[in-house]
Amino acid sequence: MSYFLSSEVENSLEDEALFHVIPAPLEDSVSYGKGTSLGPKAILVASQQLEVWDGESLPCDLGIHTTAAVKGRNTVEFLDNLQERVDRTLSFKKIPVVLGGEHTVSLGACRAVLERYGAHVGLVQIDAHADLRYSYENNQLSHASVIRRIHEESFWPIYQLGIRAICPEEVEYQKEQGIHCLSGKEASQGPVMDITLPDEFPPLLYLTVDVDGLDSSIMPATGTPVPGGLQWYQTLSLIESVASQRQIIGFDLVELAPEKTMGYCDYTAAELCYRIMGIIQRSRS
Ligand SMILES: [Mn+2]
Repeated sequence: MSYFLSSEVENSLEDEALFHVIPAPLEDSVSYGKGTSLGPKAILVASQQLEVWDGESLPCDLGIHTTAAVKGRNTVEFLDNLQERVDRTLSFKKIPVVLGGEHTVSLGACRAVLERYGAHVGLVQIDAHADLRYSYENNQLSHASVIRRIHEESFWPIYQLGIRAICPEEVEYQKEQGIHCLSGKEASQGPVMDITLPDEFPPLLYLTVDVDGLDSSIMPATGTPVPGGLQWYQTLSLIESVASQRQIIGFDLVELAPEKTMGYCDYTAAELCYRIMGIIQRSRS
């Protein structure tokens, strides 16, 4: 199995590496384009092309450990196994980097974070979709309901960034629950490069990045691409701004659906993943 950045660095030991890359190739509820189960592998392969210097620092110096891919015969079992895997990472005081797979995987990761850190966590979500539906196609574990499930279980404050495909039920839920949102349109006017997290946000942050939050011109290889999304440097800058205000204790990158003719998307996802590691590294120094 190839591991993250294996072209350049050793697969660090689990108790030494700050970053634990956890492939989570779940694909059960996807509603439009298929192929996200192949996302984690494509990111690992593309990571071989990365420069170790991310332009500002050497994230790999903190150690990267890639685990075996999570498995499960169905979504429930998969989420349980992922939760256990993420909990193991947190038990070493290390940072889980979960590679999806459909967005539903965030629920497994967040359950582990919730169990360990309780209410001391806020959630920042980059996404084209709010993912706040009670259920979608009769499935409460749909990727279109994942943030709703996380919110119902954790009551963490949430800040959504880049949202531009949303239904009235979700707008209502946002209002009712005080969920913060920077829409794709709002983000593009300016453009907005940083946000201030509200005071109610606890000291710790979990970051979930649905790659469709990026504009579909730079990230078309995803199940449901939507125009009007975040640009590359804007995405990095927004993440940098939240990382400077709270401590990121874990993140995921989900919904890449690799396309043979769009290898650059695999690379974009791998680079985004490594750049986030760099942002975390610099925010801690
Ligand atoms: Mn999503």
